[in-house]
Amino acid sequence: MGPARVVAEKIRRMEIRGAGRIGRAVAGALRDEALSYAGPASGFEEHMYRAAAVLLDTRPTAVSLRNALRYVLMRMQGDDLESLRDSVVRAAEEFIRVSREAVERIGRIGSGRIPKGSVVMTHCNSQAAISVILHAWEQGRVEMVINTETRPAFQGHITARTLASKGVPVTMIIDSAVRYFMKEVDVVVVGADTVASNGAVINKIGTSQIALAANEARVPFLVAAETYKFSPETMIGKLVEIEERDPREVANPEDFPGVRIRNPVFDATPPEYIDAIVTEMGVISPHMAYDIIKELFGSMHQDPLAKIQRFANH
Ligand code: RUB
Repeated sequence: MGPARVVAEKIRRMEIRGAGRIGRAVAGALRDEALSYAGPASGFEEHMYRAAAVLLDTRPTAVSLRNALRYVLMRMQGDDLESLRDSVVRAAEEFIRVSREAVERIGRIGSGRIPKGSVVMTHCNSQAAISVILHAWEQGRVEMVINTETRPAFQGHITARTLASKGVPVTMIIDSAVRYFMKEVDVVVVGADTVASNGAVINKIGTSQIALAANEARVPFLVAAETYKFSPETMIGKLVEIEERDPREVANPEDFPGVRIRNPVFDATPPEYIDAIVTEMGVISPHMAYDIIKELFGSMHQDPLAKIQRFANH
């Protein structure tokens, strides 16, 4: 099995998960495909598009996956095998480095939005949100973190352990206790899988309920998101697909005869409920999402995604 298939399987099984990690893993898979390619130069581009097609539909919601494919394939160029391969390896490594730096920078920038002595609530397991919380913790701004266990895959367990291992006081709660605890919270920080051009944020299922509860209690709601989570597709009217996973992650259907079990794993939080999005370029209002997407993707003459999709359909 080639590197792209191995990574695709891991993403599907959620061994690799979280939008940022998925993006970096996809870029790394393209790099490894380029390095292991042993055919003629004339077949290199097609080989790379086929590898990208294998990765494309592994998780439909996080645009980081598609933006990582775009980033690398847009930079593929050269007259011979060596230069073609180099261009892919360089672009993939650049994406990975820039992505890691973005998470770090978001932490530094976002920590300024956490008032001293804050109780911070977070949901799921987001490296960008954790970066904000840990930077704020190092600056003595965080008194405690309340985190949700995040049913059904329990990514909140990872968040709780990560924060506790750094000495942060953590209280873990069930997802449905969010409103009960909101009166103790000073600020909510979550990550994003996709930011749409209208400023809506798509993140782990339950995020929009937390935003509603925060809004009701007048608690600021912050999103930490690298700019490769912004979706160019949404600018031309595409809706973000919400992944619906196997119902057996929720409960065994055999134990519930006659019952339909559903498992959507992301939801959309409207921009009205978001106070700010912290990106590596700075803190923006969700209403600026359109401008960011235009700035980042406006000059994209040809979207490599259309070509990847052609290979995915064959
Ligand atoms: C993960 C999730 C995270 C975002 C952002 O969902 O919703 O909040 O991906 O994470 P899943 P990060 O576990 O289903 O992939 O900031 O690490 O990119």
